[in-house]
Amino acid sequence: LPQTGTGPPGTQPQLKDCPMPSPLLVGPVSVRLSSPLSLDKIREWNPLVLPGGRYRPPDCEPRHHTAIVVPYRNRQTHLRALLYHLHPFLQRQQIHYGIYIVHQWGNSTFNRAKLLNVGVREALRDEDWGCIFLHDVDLLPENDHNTYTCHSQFPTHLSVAMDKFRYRLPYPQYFGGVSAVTPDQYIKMNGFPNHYWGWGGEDDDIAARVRLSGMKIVRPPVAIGHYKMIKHKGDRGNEQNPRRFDLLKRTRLNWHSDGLNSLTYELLSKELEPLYTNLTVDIGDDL
Ligand code: BGN
Repeated sequence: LPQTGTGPPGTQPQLKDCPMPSPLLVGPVSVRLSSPLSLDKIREWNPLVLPGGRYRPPDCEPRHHTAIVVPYRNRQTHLRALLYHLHPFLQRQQIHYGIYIVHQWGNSTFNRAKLLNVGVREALRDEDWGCIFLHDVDLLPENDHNTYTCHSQFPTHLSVAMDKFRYRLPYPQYFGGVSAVTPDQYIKMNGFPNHYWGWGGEDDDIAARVRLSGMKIVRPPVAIGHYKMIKHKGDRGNEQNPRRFDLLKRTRLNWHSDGLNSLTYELLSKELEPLYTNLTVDIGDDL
């Protein structure tokens, strides 16, 4: 570690706060998805990433401590593309971060929001993260001015301009893709719903919780919040949820009783992989 101050012997060298904005930012980056990358190669290119996918800038004191939580099942190539892009992207922002992959064990229908609840709870057991990102595995940020940090008061929606939606918000309340909350904001909205099995609606429920708990959504400018979505077909095990319309009608009645305060699951394993922390979890099924 380069020493920028001289503390008493045996103590950590005092680092200066990281400059704001980070001098390492490059702005727009071209995101190519063609070549398949091995985890070993990605690891070689990110030598400062610690086991579990943790990183701290080596020569300044980071101002932000961000956990990235990614709901996951059976998307190996997407995961590799995400890690390949996200590690250097976050390092250029000079933040302290950790990447958590929350892997839904078994064959029950996928439940993104519940996996996010698990990821938030488990990440906060590890460290006092100041900001938690809720990140789809198939979305790659295209501009590093889109900082992976939180707003002090309000939840943030980051993926405001996805290529799939012709680089615009699909509708004003859209909160899917990539968003972020502080632990306080998360508690205030009682986390996320646990009963959305399959595709769709859970992000709209989360957006409704933001409003119902007296907050609003903040966003970066459209010119900066650009994301590329890795193209794929609908997944087996994540069919459209026919109940999402009914569930969404009841968010206002249910958000107090369903969420962080009613979350149950069994953590089957937690592995510190070289580029991420792998949480394998049994979240039950739709009964
Ligand atoms: C919406 C989905 C979202 C999804 C976006 C973008 C629903 C609920 C219908 C009342 N919402 O239509 O979950 O993120 O499209 O694809 O299906």
